[in-house]
Amino acid sequence: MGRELLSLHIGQAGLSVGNSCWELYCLEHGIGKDGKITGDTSVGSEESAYNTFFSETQDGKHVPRAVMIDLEPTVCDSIRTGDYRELYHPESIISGKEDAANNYARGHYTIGKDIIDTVVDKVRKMSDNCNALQGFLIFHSTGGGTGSGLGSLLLERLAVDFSRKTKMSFTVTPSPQVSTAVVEPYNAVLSTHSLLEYSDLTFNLDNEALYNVCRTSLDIERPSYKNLNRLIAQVVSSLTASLRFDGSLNVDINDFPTVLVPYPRLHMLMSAYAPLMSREKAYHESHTVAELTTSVMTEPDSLLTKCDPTHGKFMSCCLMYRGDVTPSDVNTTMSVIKNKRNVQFVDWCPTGFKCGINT
Ligand SMILES: Nc1nc2c(ncn2[C@@H]2O[C@H](COP(=O)(O)OP(=O)(O)OP(=O)(O)O)[C@@H](O)[C@H]2O)c(=O)[nH]1
Ligand SMILES: [Mg+2]
Repeated sequence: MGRELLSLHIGQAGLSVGNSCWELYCLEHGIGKDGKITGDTSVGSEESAYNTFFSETQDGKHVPRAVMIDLEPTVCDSIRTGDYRELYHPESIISGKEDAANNYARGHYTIGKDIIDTVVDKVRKMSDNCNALQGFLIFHSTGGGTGSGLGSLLLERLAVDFSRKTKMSFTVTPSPQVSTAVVEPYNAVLSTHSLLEYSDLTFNLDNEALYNVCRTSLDIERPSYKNLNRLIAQVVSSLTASLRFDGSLNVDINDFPTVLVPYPRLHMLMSAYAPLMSREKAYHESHTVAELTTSVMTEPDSLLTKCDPTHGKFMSCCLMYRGDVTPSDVNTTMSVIKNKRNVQFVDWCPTGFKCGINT
């Protein structure tokens, strides 16, 4: 098989978002809380597409290819005792004793430095178990000390040891209005340097936009982190669907940087998702490819970053469809979108649409 992906989750936000993602992957592949698939026909052989994300033991247990790291034990412990405690390999959850206290320097230099060798060792061991490792997915926040400091330290180390592998990061960036600590912008600026240098693609998500989506589109009055994380999990799952399922028009992970990044340092992306609606409304609405596409391209409410796309220009874009969608639907929609006045593209580089379809 081969073409595996390793997920690295760093800090509170990274771990919680990661947990939601793995929950969703398990649901999508019918993997139970104990890691087993009922009626698994290929026990022990890593031939199915989902083995890019799960390694399989001889007796049919599926173990996430993930390493979870936090400098303090509470979030790790909640995973160790949570619903999916039997899923993760105990050694892949690494925790320290005290956190970075929202301080980049503590995460990067003092406390982070003590734990980084253990982490890199674990990553190397996991990558040795892969046939042909494709790359890394990194989950973290740039507001906290661990997510920013240890996150960038790990990126630096990966750049040395795994220079040829694609590194994509899902980053919870501080938002304009909502914030849990006053120093978040400083941490974000400091870690942006490493993200620019060492990651190939960064998906920026921010909590303010996620809160908005939960409140306005999903009718959740007081959204919790769990709601936000499940929203992020949907986005991550849709992006990686083509790697986990067999399909006809598949998108390889290396396609993303190739298509989306005009210059290596211009790789900070915004993501949008449609349809977003509450359970009550969902039964009364139908969706066409054109509607869904227009809503992700033009409506700020479907964006997961606090920003208004109609005030700017697109440098590149990639549309991933899931479900009953035909390539001809997509092509007609593309030509309509290209002629819309409020969707503008820069004129200094060619912008095509990259499209993926997963059924
Ligand atoms: N979406 C989302 N954001 C979170 C979550 N937990 C924390 N955050 C955000 O992440 C930022 C804080 O970073 P944390 O991840 O808590 O910090 P950390 O990486 O654990 O670092 P330290 O605790 O300082 O060592 C804030 O902007 C929070 O709003 C979560 O579960 N989901
Ligand atoms: Mg923390």
